[in-house]
Amino acid sequence: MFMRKEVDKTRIWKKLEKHCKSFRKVEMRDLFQKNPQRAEKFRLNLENMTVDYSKNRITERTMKYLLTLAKERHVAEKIEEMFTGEKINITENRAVLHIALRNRSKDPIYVDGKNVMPEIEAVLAKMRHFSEAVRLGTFKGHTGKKLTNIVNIGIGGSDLGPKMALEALKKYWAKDMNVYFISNIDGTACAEVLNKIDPETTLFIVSSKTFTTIETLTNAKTCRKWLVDALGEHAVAKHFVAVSTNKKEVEKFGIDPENMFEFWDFVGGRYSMWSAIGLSIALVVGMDNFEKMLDGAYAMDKHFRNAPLAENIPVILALLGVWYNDFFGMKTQAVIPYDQYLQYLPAYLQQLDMESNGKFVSLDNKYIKYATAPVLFGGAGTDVQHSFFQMMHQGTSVVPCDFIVPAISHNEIGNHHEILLANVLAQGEALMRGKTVKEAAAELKKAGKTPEEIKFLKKFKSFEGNRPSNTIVVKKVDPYSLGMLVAMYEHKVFVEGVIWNINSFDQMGVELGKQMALSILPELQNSASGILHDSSTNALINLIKKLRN
Ligand code: G6Q
Repeated sequence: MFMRKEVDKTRIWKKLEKHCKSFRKVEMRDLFQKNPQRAEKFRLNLENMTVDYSKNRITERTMKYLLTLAKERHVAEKIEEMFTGEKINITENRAVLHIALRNRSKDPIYVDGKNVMPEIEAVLAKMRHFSEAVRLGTFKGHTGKKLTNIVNIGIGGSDLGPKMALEALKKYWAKDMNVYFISNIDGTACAEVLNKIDPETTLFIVSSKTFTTIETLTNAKTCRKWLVDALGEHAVAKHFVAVSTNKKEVEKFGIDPENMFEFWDFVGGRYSMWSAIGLSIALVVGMDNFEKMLDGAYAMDKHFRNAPLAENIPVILALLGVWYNDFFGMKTQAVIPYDQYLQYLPAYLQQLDMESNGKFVSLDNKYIKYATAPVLFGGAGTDVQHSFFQMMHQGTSVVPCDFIVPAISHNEIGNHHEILLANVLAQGEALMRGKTVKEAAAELKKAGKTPEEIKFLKKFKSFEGNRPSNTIVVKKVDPYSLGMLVAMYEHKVFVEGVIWNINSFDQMGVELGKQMALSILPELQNSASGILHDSSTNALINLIKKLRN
């Protein structure tokens, strides 16, 4: 295996460490004051998307160093490797080709000498054919009724993408359609959906890359039984389809391969909403809109592959991520969309970022000493301003933050959207500027407080500021801009993984969870698993068994 110097041992890393120290006394508000061109300097555009990254603890020199780091870690070459189907997922010996799913040029992409594009195009055509037939009512349920309730059964990567995208695109839903998601093994997830729907008008999509995931298979079996009890075994063919890479298991489950939509092992679960895993999206918002989402992602892909590193949106966002995480020791990242329809985006990005880059072994098979994935969290603004934003402003940890801002709302009611916009812009400014004790005292004085009150309150009312944020503006959240946004984050995560020298495309930690539950299940069902547990786990198993009797 070709070994390189570990990234934290390189000269440029050391230089960045030293450079970071020089920021101890640097205030962003001063940087803005000194350079009236700062906003312009640190801003990137792609079509209708603008990324303002000027509210960061950076100078031109910082960006120069960070770009040198990117160059030295061969980011451009690694991007090319991904786009050309190299097997960059080395622990699973797989290519990583979610970009092929939205390769709208249809130019060939080869894996093991085989062009993958014809298969991808064939599945897209099958999705179009099927989704149009369901939407038009030509593909009907067993009793001849139109299928208007779509239920996606899947978990993790087979759930979060479609769920997030369908919420984001609610304005594009067919009027007569509804969509539900069953992911959790908790019977409540199943029960709550089944209570709402009518078997005659329901289409279940069993989405599972492996078709072995216990949650999905258990939920699918329950739903299948519910349907068969209501409409009989013959109804299954008209009410169940599968999305998977595993034809054998799909057949074993009792779904006709004719009703299976295929995808491939070069598509990671958390990168799969562009594949047939997005079937629920195509059904509910239509295939044209689904393809617009692919178009938006493709625009970002082209930019990512072709733009110079210094003008490359995902690359710049990744470098800033590394800058804070590894040099300032800021180990969290917030994503705050100011759009109700994007409320599930933080949860989606949490998986994307933390599952991809939550790794502690490098590609060179060494334990890593530097920080990798941050803890990512978030929620829709303005709601979150009334909860964890207290900590964002005055907590002892600094949380770098991405604000996502659509200039136009789908619901321009009264002045709601202007108030929303004013809020997000004010938050970014306040986090950056802060409020000195002196400024707080002056405000208190103006508000008529006594000198004693001012003396007591001024520190509590001050904000240290200098807290970084990116502001990502899109014109409107539509299928195209959603595609751009998600692809932007996918590539950001990839570049961070390249810098950290990790495999962003495996998920041993998630697989561990899948095995562990299976080892305890027999014990809860009163048969021995043959596995020795610690005393805490044994006691908990016994307690729960007692409570259930
Ligand atoms: C995604 C993850 C994980 C996966 C689920 C579901 O990258 O590996 O979230 O998507 O565990 O797996 P299946 O699709 O195989 O059921």
